[in-house]
Amino acid sequence: MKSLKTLVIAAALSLGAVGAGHAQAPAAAPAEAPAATTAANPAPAAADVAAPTAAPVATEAAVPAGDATYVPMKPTPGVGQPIDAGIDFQPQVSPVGEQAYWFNHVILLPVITIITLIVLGLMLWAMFRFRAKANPVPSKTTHNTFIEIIWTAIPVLILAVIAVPSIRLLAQQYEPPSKEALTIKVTGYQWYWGYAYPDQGIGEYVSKILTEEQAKAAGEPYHLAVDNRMVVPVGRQVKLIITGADVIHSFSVPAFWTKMDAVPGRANETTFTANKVGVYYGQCSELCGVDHGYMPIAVEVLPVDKWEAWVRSRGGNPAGPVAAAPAAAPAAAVATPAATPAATTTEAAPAAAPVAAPVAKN
Ligand SMILES: [Cu+2]
Repeated sequence: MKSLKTLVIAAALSLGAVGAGHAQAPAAAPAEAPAATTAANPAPAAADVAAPTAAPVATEAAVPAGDATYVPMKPTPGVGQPIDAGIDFQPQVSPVGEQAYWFNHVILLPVITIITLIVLGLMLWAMFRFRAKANPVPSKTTHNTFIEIIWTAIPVLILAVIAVPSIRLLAQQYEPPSKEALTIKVTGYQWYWGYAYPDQGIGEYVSKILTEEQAKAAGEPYHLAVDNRMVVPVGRQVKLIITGADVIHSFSVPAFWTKMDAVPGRANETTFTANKVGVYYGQCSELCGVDHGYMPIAVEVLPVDKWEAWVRSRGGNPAGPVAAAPAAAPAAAVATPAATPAATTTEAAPAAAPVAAPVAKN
């Protein structure tokens, strides 16, 4: 029994070590986070005010004729949102989510069920077979080497079999994003979310819950519907840089198998790739104050051309870093030799992008 306990602890520690190893990548970022956070703090108010006036002008100017203009998509019932009396995970639309779903349903649930039934059967058999009435003279057996080897070896084998897909899934969730990933900065506020697309030159806009009447009118579920969604292209990896402005929040979208804490002073990173067009909802998943339950998340996954139309409707440049790179590069080059903190360089890039974008267009 002791050896089994040791084994379980060892397995837990090794899993923890793998997790910690992978977690180190995002941990490198905190140095720049405080600067970014403080800089972003006053932004929402400014962005809030600026967006309504700036956006319509940009839309008319930027959307080419014949191109689809952005109209918020209607959600599909039962997809990307909870269902009444549901006990299963939401249908997964990301590769990591699909693998996690498979791992749970094909490996974990059957193993749990079989072990539970075997243990229950053994207990019932022992209770009946060795009851006092049928055994007036109790057995004095204390050890059985063969049985002890068996009940140590079998759990070891089960854990070893589970560890393979488990560690593979864990590693996959923390894989660094590819260079082509779309970067979105996510900031948790009391009590709403802020989204910015630095490479596309889209400054932070805020995303707030709709009232019950507004949600009904929009044909969306109340408590999940928001005024401004996060919009991403289908099939492209999305890199989220997540931080908190005031207290700890947690950005979570169950259909993508995505959850990451938004911690003030830290820039946490996570990725997802949505491989199905649609609207997917999530919620803040860290108790963050009185309106914690009223800061939902809505992510709209669009075909690439429609996503590009959305970016233009926000006054951004869908090509993003490709067009902005030449203009931004000198600023970065100047900052690097000076060996100033990383924050200078990162701050310079988003600032340069909006400036570069209109130039590239005209
Ligand atoms: Cu929150």
